[in-house]
Amino acid sequence: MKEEVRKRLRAAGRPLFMTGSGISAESGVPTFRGEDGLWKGANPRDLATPGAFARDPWHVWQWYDWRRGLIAGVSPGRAHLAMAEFRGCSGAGVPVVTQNVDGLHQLAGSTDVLELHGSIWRLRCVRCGREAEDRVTGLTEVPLCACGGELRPGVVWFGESLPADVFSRSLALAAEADFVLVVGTSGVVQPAASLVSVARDGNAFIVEVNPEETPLKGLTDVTFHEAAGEIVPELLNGNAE
Ligand code: BV8
Ligand code: ZN
Repeated sequence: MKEEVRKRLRAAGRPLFMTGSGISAESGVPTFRGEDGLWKGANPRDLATPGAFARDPWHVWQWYDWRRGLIAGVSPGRAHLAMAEFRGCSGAGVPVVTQNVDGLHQLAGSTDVLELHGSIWRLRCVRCGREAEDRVTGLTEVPLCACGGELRPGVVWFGESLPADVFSRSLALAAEADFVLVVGTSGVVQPAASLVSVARDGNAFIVEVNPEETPLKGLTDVTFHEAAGEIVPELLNGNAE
């Protein structure tokens, strides 16, 4: 089956990669819903909603500062690197639609990354809206904008809309794709997960990589219940048995 998938991917005219936190697990970044997941013991409503930030910005910042510190110390995994290096039959790189905010696809060399849920490395002022890249970790208080407003992580929280330009381009790519590789997402967060159904409706050949079974099962042509770092290089680099 791996050889069949490799052949289809190499022949695909409009391939697309979609990823979730599972692709960064190998790098040491915790997933959200796994055994040692970020949500274990924490309530997303207390950490990843505008209400949580309004109620207690420092509590939210302590969690994001801890995540930023952790992510700053890790490297892209073999799956990130294989995706960045892969060239489709047109010779171009493949766009990556990711739910991840860790920036590891870009660090691996992918140049067309659509961050559906924003970036943990961007901060936005809640007062004037000014947004900037920021890599400072080890915060001791809520960071402030030059205008005096509080700075928040530039990510999409529950109840917030996804960046319209990023989401509409992701929709178009999913609708046009003839091959989609979905790696490391539990497929429960919307509207990101709905992009797989859009690809399905567009008759894409859909391959999922996830050690666990997910709600995407009914939408995929092939599922490899393996770790991303193992199988994605095999499928993309060609040393599949
Ligand atoms: C919105 C913040 C409304 C950034 C996150 C229907 C339609 C629209 C909305 C909804 C809807 N139903 C419900 C909603 C509301 C909500 C939602 O989806 N709730 C779910 C939980 C039911 N959606 C929203 O609120 C979205 N906004 O719709 O706004 C609106 C509409 C119009 C106008 C105004 C408002 C916003 C969603 C974004 C929320 N932000 N995070 C951050 O801090 O990171 S979501 C959070 O989950 C993460 O960001 C992550 O991106 C996302 C998805 O998680 P996954 O990446 O899939 O990770 P997970 O841990 O779940 O799974 C990891 C998988 O990897 C596992 O399956 C595991 O088996 C696998 N794995 C592990 N190891 C490996 C591996 N795979 C491969 N290899 C390995 N080695
Ligand atoms: Zn400001």
